Amino acid sequence: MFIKKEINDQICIITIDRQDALNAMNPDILRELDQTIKGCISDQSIGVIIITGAGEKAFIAGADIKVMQNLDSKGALEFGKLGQEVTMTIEDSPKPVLAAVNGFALGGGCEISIACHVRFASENAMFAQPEVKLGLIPGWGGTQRLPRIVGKGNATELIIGGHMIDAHEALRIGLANKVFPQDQLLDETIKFAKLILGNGPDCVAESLRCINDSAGHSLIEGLNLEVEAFSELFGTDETNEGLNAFVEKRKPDFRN
Ligand code: DAK
Repeated sequence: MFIKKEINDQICIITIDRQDALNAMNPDILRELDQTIKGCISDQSIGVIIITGAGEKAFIAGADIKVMQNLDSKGALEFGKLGQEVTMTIEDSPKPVLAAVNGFALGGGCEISIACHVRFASENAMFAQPEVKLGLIPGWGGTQRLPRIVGKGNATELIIGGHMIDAHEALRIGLANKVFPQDQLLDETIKFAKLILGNGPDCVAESLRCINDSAGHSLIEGLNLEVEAFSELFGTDETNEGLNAFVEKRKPDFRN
């Protein structure tokens, strides 16, 4: 078991704990992570998911290089697809998945972080797509998701340079949403999770869906999706509660 799961106040903190390899991901850990996230998605008692790494050094130092050393092309395809399945599970989650990046987020670790909906980083976090230094290219979505988050120019620089950037550079290019001292990272991520929990869960899920969909659609198609999602919420308990609470000058109660 390399994945720890802790649920408090509707927030599930998933910790990847393989500290002797800086939380590098092998196929077993990928499967475990996928199952854990799917379990959180179907668990009604959970509203927000946080992914972090154990220890103070690494979020995830990448795919396990020692595993990849023994892969042939067929094995690499399976390993690549497994990592892509996990990142799709994260990105498609109707419940927000927040990355608390507490150290190295390299290669597959950076790719898992960019599949998350929001990234908060500690001051000592380091990000990179160093695959080209290993004779590889990113295989878990880096060439596709990174340009969508930081723009084509910044993504290209990171992917063909393979160099690390620190948390403040990550913040500057929009890879990290916020940066905190290491000892405040988890508390600040939980604080944001609590902020989300005060909002309508269906509205949050629909917002995530529309934002995710925006990448594959023209502006007009995306606007059509948005207006459909917007209108379908009308008449639901959640939307009634949100609108009524404002008019009645009270705080909405979306979750009971
Ligand atoms: N895999 C396996 N072990 C790792 C690892 C990794 N990614 N990163 C670190 N470790 C292990 C080290 O081997 C060492 O183990 P022992 O030697 O003690 O047994 C232990 O963690 C501590 O690491 P260091 O001794 O190296 O610690 P340092 O503080 O000196 O250096 C470091 C920290 C993060 C700078 C260094 O460990 C490092 O450079 N690690 C490699 C980082 C990296 O290159 N990550 C990207 C991996 S490539 C694809 C599928 C997937 C991918 C691509 C394609 N397809 C199938 C298409 C994804 C690729 C990647 O993620």
